[in-house]
Amino acid sequence: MKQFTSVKDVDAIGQLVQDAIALKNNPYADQQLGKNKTLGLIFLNPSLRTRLSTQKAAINLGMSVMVMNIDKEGWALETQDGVVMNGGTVEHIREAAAVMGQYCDILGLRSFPKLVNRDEDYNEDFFNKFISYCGVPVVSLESATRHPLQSLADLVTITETWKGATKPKVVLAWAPHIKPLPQAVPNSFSEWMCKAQEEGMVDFTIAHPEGYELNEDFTPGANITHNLDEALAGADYIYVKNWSSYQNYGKVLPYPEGWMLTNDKLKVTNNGKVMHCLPVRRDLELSSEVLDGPHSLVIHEAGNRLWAAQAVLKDLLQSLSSDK
Ligand code: AN0
Ligand code: CP
Repeated sequence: MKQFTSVKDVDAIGQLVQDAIALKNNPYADQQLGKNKTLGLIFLNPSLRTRLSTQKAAINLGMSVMVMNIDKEGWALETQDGVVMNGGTVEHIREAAAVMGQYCDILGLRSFPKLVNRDEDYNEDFFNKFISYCGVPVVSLESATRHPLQSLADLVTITETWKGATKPKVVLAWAPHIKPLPQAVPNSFSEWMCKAQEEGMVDFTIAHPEGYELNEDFTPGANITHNLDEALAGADYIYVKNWSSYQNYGKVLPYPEGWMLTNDKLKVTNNGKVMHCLPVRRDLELSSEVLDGPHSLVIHEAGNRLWAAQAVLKDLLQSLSSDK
């Protein structure tokens, strides 16, 4: 792999999942691979899991890590070309990214969408500029439209916990929230599950209220419904997540009652396991009884972020050494 920004960067998702599971059983075997290599993690937004799991993954591989909350600790960045920088921005992304590339062998970047201008967010302008100017492999730590390290950890979690004879029914279920959240997590989860469905690994359904349709580029082959109970019937995995509207971009639209998952709602599932990328707002997005009960996989899932990140970094390090 030359970079990791979406499922499209991965040759074989099944193999990457197996690599992650193998690392879990043998975490420290590749310490020479990362020796004298530096990972830079650049955040424009908050993070708990992504920053810690990716740091730990790099340490397991023998790498050194630098973390920068560039929105708070760096100079105010200009991203537009052709502007006279006589306003609030101090440094252009052209220089900033190029300089970070001088210090790091691999860079990770988190940059959420602004949720104001849909085209601007979906063009991934900031991410693409960062990639083209930094000159080293980039790992997405969540961009405006995708969160692939999360999706890989999710597929690892489903693969290693599934004991059924046939493929599992996986449901992405929209949940309520008070704030407009990005579509990055559901887009990415859907993109990975659609690919896994193509490869015969899962059956994939998306359930959301009207008005919350995702961009179709991320949902090829998904079964889509506005009826949560219908989607939950026979479900093996329920992936709970809020997102704001794509059509009415970045808006929180009115929705009918009954979209927060409870133990009662889970009765029609196939003893379904509940997943969430976290952070989760208890009893708004997901009920405490589900989070604290036997159906929940959320902590196991967050634990797998480490092995997903380690599998990706290992692959990128191997590509770096084979380029030499
Ligand atoms: C972010 C989101 O929904 O994209 C990050 C999730 C990993 N969540 C919030 O902003 C609460
Ligand atoms: N799931 C996830 O990416 O969590 P953080 O935002 O805490 O990194």
